[in-house]
Amino acid sequence: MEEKVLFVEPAKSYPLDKDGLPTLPNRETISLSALMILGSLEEKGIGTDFMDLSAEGYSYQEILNKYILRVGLPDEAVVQRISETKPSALLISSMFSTEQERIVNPLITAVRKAYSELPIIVGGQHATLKPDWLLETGNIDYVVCGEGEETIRELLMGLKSNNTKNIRGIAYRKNGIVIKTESRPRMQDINRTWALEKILYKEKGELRYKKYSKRHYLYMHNVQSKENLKGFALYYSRGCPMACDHCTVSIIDGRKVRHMGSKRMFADVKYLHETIGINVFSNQTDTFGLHPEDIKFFKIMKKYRKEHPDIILNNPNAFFAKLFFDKSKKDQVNEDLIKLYADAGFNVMTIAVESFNPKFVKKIDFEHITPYGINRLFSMFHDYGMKTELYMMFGFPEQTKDELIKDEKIVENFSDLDVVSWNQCMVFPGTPHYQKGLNKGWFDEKSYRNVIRKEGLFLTHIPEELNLSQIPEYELTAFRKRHPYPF
Ligand code: B12
Ligand code: SF4
Repeated sequence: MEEKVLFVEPAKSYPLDKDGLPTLPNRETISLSALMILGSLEEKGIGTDFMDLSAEGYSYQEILNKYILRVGLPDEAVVQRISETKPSALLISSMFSTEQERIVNPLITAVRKAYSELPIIVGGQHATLKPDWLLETGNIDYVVCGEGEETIRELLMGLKSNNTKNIRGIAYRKNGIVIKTESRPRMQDINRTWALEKILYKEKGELRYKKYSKRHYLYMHNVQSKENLKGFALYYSRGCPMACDHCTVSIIDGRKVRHMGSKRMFADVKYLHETIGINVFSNQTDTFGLHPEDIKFFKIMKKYRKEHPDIILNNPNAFFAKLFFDKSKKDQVNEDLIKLYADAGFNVMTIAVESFNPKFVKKIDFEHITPYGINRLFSMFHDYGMKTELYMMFGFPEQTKDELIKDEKIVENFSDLDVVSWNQCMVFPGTPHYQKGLNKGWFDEKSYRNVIRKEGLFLTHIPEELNLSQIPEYELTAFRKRHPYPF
């Protein structure tokens, strides 16, 4: 039998309301981590196998407690697969800090119990930020910290030759102590091979991700073939210059935006459209439209869509407002650019403002771009046939009720806005907000971990202990009632 490693994208967790019903839509999302890690291994001729527990087992839903629903195949399915295919190592992605204790730890425990010798390697955003939390379980051999493409190849080769010394970017436990090796510099050239076929097809001819995963109803705008929707995530750049206090992206991927190039982007889009019929491409990078290669891509798409008007682009991750304004003049919208986005196939334009209070937001210079200008921007999106969405946040650390009401009033005055999505600020390890919470004694690591273990931490459910604002909990609940998460 060909030697293979098995990559598992764990189950997902979702918040429940007091009636035990999910408060966020369950979504099928392509595992970008597996796409890239397995691509890097396939390129070196290393055999791979892949399971996505939530995408392959949506009907398996288990209520873990009154706050958390687990969605995905049971962990025994992984144990079963290992017994059938005998992989040489198990690779697991740990992206969300909130999912370690309830989702990742039980999976690893189940596998370790059945296979005490199988090397277990975990990577991902959470693993990068908190390798010690994972390693303390005693069930993981290695954590890959940071980008995994190079590290995983070296680690697997090292395991084969019994020499894992001098591998940069890993953490492991020796005599109960966590050892982190020298960190690996970020890749300069991120234009790498992706394991497209392996990830998208479960078996030959059978797609793994069948449901189109939209954010909410607005995303159906302009979609032609509503019955036959297939989606893919665009993730062709890494890094973000903004380093916002609530976010880990600039910390993990750096402030410089590295891009795979517009040619590569288009080649993938064309291939996926022609061979699989994928017609909705939703961006998941954080700076879409900022890098010149994105603009080149939109120009190529504009041409391609003349023959293929069924293709839709959108960016649920939200655009920076500043992309659409001329630098030289206050509130001056760049209409040519808006036309380009419309021609490239965007159906919904989601703009990230988060707050109109500069105390909480770094990404907009409010002297240059005012609410008036943003309203004009939305009107112009409408003029070009696109829907509009505003991404706002509330409950920032130390935010007062008056500050929130001020934001709410500004938003209420927008005339050309279709959807506002209000998101309560979440605090994650590694962020300046988390550090502030520790420094101010609002929580400590133990109490933080206890509360997310018990209640999780979701857009629609922030445990009371992690409300770092000065707004009392009942006011936040009332605010959320006025602005429910848009389905
Ligand atoms: C796409 C995305 C999503 C998607 C899909 C995620 C998925 N595949 O399941 C959606 C929209 C569903 C989503 C949802 C949420 N998200 Co999100 N999301 C992202 C985003 C934008 C990109 C993640 C990604 O796929 N990157 C691409 C991959 C390739 O990069 P990567 O994960 O870093 O992988 C590299 C390395 O980590 C490593 N690696 C990764 N896995 C493995 C595994 C092995 C074995 C190895 C060796 C290496 C390795 O190698 C990879 C290649 O170099 C990030 C922000 C960002 N830019 O990173 C936030 C982010 C991951 N999300 C975040 C959050 C909070 C959420 C939510 C919890 C929010 C909520 N709704 O309450 C939800 C909950 C998820 C759920 N239950 O479904 C936070 C997580 C913070 C944290 N520490 O937990 C992030 C970091 C954003 C932030 N605010 O800081 N998200
Ligand atoms: S702009 Fe977005 S991705 Fe960038 S640091 Fe801020 S929240 Fe994170």
